[in-house]
Amino acid sequence: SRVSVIGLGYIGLPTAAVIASRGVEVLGVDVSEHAVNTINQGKIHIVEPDLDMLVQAAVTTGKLKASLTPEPAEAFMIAVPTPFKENKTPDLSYIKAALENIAPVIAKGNLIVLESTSPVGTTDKISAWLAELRPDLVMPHQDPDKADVFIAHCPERVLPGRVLQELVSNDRIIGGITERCAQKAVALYHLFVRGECLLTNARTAEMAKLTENSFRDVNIAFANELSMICDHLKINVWELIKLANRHPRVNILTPGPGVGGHCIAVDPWFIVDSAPEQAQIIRKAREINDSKPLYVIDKIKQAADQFKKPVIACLGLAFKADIDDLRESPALDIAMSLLKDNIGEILLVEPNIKQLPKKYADHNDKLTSLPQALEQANILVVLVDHKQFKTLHPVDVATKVVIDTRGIFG
Ligand code: SAJ
Repeated sequence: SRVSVIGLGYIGLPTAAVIASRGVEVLGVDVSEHAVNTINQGKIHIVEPDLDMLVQAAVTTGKLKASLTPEPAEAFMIAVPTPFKENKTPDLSYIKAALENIAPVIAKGNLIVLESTSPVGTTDKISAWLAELRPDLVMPHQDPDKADVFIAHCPERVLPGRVLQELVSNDRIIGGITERCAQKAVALYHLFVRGECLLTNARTAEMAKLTENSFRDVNIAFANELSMICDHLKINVWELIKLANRHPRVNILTPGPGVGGHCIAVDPWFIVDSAPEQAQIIRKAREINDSKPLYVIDKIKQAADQFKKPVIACLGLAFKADIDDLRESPALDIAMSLLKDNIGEILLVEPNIKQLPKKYADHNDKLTSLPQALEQANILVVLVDHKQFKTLHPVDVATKVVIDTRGIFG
């Protein structure tokens, strides 16, 4: 049996490697020559704990190969990005391109699973697109009983930083265009998933994934709104949340400088786009979380006004604690905006990376160490709750103005 994974990024590569580690022959397909070459050398082009060892082993045993061109397989798993466009509508062009790419090698009996987080109706679209690309094959939406290929949606749910554990242990939602499609997909996931596989239809599976991330976004927005209310009322929000969370049915999340990453700040917009009248809290939560970085910048500027020569240390640039991922990071956005507005000397501290990516180099390509920042800064802004910062003691920072967006000082 042979599985092909289309898209070798943060989801596709770990998935391909885990399946290959179960002894199944896997062909990974990507449009990036760099990604394909790196993987074929047994190395990785992304950062995720333990993934390097797994990929190396899978490539060495010959079970995992990467290629720019698809080949026939029994099952195709699509794990490509689904970003949104400027106007917050979903961009399905990567999914469509992936489908056009594999369409010529699809054969009778094949299974196609969409893993990418997608707006409701996308799996149906795949069936319709494939019907056009391959009029010789019967699609499940055309005739559920006589379908030549099987199409399902099984949204990825892994947490960056814990991908390899969660790929195996998480329960999975599997939504088929028809029930037979879902059954076929379950057999594929049983190759490597130890969690339960829960069957439904494709639209419900699509909505379930969007719902999970929107749930988190709305709850973070609640925490962020509380932090702004508490500033206004001169109440310590960290103490407040700790106290309120002692109620048996209250569990407030943690305020921060905004919501980053590639999922939680994106997926709720897919719901808003498909039900704009109904999705009111979900839209408002997005707006609150998106506005939080501006609020933090404002606070920093007010603090800087108190100094003749403000020296501002930004602690953390990644999008969340203990990772090196700078993409869609509110912390990085805040730091870059401070640099651009020229409001003083800005020191950037990010213990998880050696240097800033090239595109930020014209601003400031040097990172400052934590001890150096503590020595030089008169304003400290905690933007990420990395473990290195959590060991700081209030006396270490007693002489400085501290803006703690993550509550490490409580
Ligand atoms: N954040 C807060 N306060 C909190 C929790 C998070 O400000 O209390 C911020 C983080 O700092 C970060 C952002 O939210 O900037 C998102 O971080 P996260 O850890 O909540 O989630 P992601 O984006 O790393 O991964 C999420 C996960 N979804 C859920 O937990 C519902 C993961 O399971 C999904 O697979 C992933 O999105 C995805 O790919 O969709």
